[in-house]
Amino acid sequence: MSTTLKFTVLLLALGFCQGLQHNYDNYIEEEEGVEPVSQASKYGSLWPLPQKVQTSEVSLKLSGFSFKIVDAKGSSAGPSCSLLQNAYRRYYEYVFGGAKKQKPSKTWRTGPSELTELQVWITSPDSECDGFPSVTSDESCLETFSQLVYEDEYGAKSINSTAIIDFPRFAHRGILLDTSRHFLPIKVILANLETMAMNKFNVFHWHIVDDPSFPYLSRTFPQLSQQGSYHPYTHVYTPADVKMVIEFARLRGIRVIPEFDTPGHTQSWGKGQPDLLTPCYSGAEPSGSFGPVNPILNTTYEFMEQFFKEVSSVFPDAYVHLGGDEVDFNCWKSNPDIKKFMDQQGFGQDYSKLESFYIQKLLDIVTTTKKGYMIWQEVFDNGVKLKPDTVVHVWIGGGSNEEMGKVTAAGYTTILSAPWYLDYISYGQDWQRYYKVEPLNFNGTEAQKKLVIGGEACLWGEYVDGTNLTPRLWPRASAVAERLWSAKEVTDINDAFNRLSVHRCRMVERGIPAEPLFSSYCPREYK
Ligand code: CP6
Repeated sequence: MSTTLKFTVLLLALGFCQGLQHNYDNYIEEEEGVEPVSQASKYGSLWPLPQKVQTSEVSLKLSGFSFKIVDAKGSSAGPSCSLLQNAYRRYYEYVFGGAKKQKPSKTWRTGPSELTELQVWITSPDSECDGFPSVTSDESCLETFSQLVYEDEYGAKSINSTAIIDFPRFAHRGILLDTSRHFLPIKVILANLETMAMNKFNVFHWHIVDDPSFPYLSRTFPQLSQQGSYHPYTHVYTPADVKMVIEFARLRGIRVIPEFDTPGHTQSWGKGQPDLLTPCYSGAEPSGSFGPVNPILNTTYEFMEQFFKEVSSVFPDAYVHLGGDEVDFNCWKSNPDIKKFMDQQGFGQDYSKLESFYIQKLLDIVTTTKKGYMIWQEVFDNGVKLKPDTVVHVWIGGGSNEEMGKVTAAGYTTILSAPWYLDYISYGQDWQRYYKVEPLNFNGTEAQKKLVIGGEACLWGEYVDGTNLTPRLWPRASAVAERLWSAKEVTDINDAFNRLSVHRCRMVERGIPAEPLFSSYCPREYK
């Protein structure tokens, strides 16, 4: 047997992922000022591009028979950390796929240097194993390792000796999925969480209910989904379903932030919760239709208190998204009781004051559950008093965005979605448009720019269900993933095309039906 080289990856704490090698002396020193461009080379292909990559020509072979991913000596995580053991198994499968555990042939044994071990050294406290990810969590670099593995001309798995320093540019990198316009089977949600991990997304924004349906099965108010879902048994997310989604996400370093959007977008809530919505009037009589949540009844706030108490215990993340977008004032305007209330409060004709009145009370309720909250930008625009740690979600206005300047000037943290509405489709390579967005491209101080913690790609559900969601989202969302992860200077569109093409085939190979960028083929097509 020829010399066996060991390759060690050290995972350092505090979110930095750093690869170091032992037993290899031609270590390439970091060069300053090197363009962060890696040709989608013959050697693997990285997406999103790490902060620093130094590839060498030294290639090592991996065999599924001998290769192991193990805890490094001195790692704070041991065999009892099921999160890691799970990840090791997953990434072993991704690296070796079907061709695993074949006994090495004779020629193999006399062949080139072999990489037999990936040692994973965790320096953060062991308790993180059982905890939930948060906005300050570490990032995994097993994905990066798996992306470096390629097949040589004989089909043997190889990896080139590479030094990598990696950490995300933005802490909040999310995908919004909408399970109200169409019910999404759990299987589809899990497949997309898996794909999110491949793209280093770390927030699943679950827009779980909206006007058309209420699929969330509430233990406290089961009639909400009983009456408000498309079907009370087949088109609901039970507590067990929700738990499964949260755990599947946790194992992949993904936070689950649920959105319960009020006071607008709540038609489905009204079916199972009488008196929650405002009765609209036609002249002096109720018309039989309903508007936003009724902000003038005490029962409304009693309901919200109980409901969000449940939500805060079901979803472990420190944040919930409270919506607050697109409130239609017409129904409020038609209702005589609301008119009277407006007069009493001195709101005049300004219905945004009534909206703010409602939201203010809701925010106070949610604050008692010890959760932070995210809200759509209208809530900020209307001048509602927000907790300092509120995340304002900017969705109006497209590419370069004045709103980001306003929100951050007021001292709030913010995330950007305006340029990343992936439900809009068109002919051609629209991923390039998403890719060219620069989230900090607004007028503001350095301190303001620090308040931009990331962004989300939104896939609203009007025209999307389990049949077409995955190929519509991927690899288009991958463009957003790189913009939010990689260095600001990573903007070479040709390099991006080359790497993304390979990355898309990798997703296909891993069983994800990601759509093609352009005329092309994959070494292993979707089966
Ligand atoms: N649903 C909810 C939606 C949208 C919003 N909220 C939306 C509005 C306009 C566009 C796309 C999506 N479908 N609840 C706005 C955040 Cl262009």
